[in-house]
Amino acid sequence: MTAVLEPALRSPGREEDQDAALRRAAARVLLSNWTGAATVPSRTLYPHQWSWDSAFIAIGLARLAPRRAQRELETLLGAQWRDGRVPHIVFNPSVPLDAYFPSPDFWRSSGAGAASGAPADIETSGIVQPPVHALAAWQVHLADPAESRRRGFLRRMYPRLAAWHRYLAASRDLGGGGLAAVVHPWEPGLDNSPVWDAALARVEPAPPESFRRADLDHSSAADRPTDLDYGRYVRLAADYRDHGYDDARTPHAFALEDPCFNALFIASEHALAEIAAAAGADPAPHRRKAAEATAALVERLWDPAAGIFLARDLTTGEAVGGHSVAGLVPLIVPGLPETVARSLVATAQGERFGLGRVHLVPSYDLTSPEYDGNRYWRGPSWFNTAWLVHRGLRQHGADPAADALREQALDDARRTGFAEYVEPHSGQGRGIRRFSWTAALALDLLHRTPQGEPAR
Ligand code: 9WN
Repeated sequence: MTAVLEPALRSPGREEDQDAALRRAAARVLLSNWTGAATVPSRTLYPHQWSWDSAFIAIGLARLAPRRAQRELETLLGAQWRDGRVPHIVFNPSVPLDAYFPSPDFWRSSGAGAASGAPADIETSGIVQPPVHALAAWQVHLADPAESRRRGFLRRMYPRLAAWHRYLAASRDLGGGGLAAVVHPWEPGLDNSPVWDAALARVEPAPPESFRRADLDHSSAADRPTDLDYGRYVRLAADYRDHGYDDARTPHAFALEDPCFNALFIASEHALAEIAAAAGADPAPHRRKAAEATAALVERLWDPAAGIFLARDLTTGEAVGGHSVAGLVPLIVPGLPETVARSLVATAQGERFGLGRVHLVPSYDLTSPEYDGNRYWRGPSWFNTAWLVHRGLRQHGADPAADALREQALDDARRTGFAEYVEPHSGQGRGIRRFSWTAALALDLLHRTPQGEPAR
């Protein structure tokens, strides 16, 4: 592993060498995590295909092998349910059942999910993850439009992506206000965030002897969720399964509107408009939906006094959870009111997130008693949220902050061997190494335009 170098100490030649070495190392990670049809997030901790991971991975793969990036998304969407949902895990049948928990025999998608349209021949989970996919598909197309057209990539992806968005807009609008709800803490992707604590505390945990965690075989217990959290995750997933994964029939004990999930929906809806136009369909409904969802996001989740978007608990109707990086992610939404965007940048640079003074963007408020710099989503900085905030900063013209974040993400990825996440103050790697989206997003950040500028 190379030591971190102050950007100012680097000669241009040396920087190019370092970038080329990082690109090669990232490519090696993605190659070793490639299964032939998709990329696993990690060979040890996550040995199947994950939904939002694959979208981030495709964004990076597009810089390396656009055809493989297309394949990544095609494999994921090949496991889509007939009701439109894209499952959060697509299981690899050749991986032993005890390699990951909850395994296919827990979810039983082809049986329990049959009435909701789960595929009969592929086992998946029954919950979802944030809809980054249309955004990814559009970036994959742009990386090599000729190859994409030759393979009819967008024409084949468009109906599937549109059905995915319809599922979220219809079946998941549990609050009736024009936003999609998440029904399990694994759905927003920031699984163990303190934002879910109050809602999760109302869930009766499954007895500890009723399941066996596999994650602790590969990762330190201090970095992962507790057994009590796992008991509650299991209970929620089992209840959903036992109601056939039917959103209308399940008495959701956990239902929240998350700003990151909905911001990604909106950014993807904009991408879907581009995809529709390129595939010969009408982009107007997607533009309309994106505008409506943006208005709903601001109206329902923006807290001007806190200077951040807050999740809304649909059981109590209250805003919950305090300052999470999820509340900064709406910076990526095109057409966000400028006052809101300015306030978000100020919050990111303030004491709660310390942008520019700590490593990347902490997943939770540095000043909160709930903050834990090591434990899963309760403080550590992750590369996917840093990539999203970077994109948002660029979009709103905060280029110096975006440049610094990009530089630091590349240094942290290099220094930690593509760690899953880093401790914000020390920058030390946490979780597993050789993590696919860390490598993929480094590839994207390394990409430069023909003029030598970092890609936007
Ligand atoms: C549960 C795969 C996934 C990510 C999530 C991250 C973690 C799984 C787990 O790993 O969640 O889905 O077992 O903890 O929280 O964001 O998609 O990398």
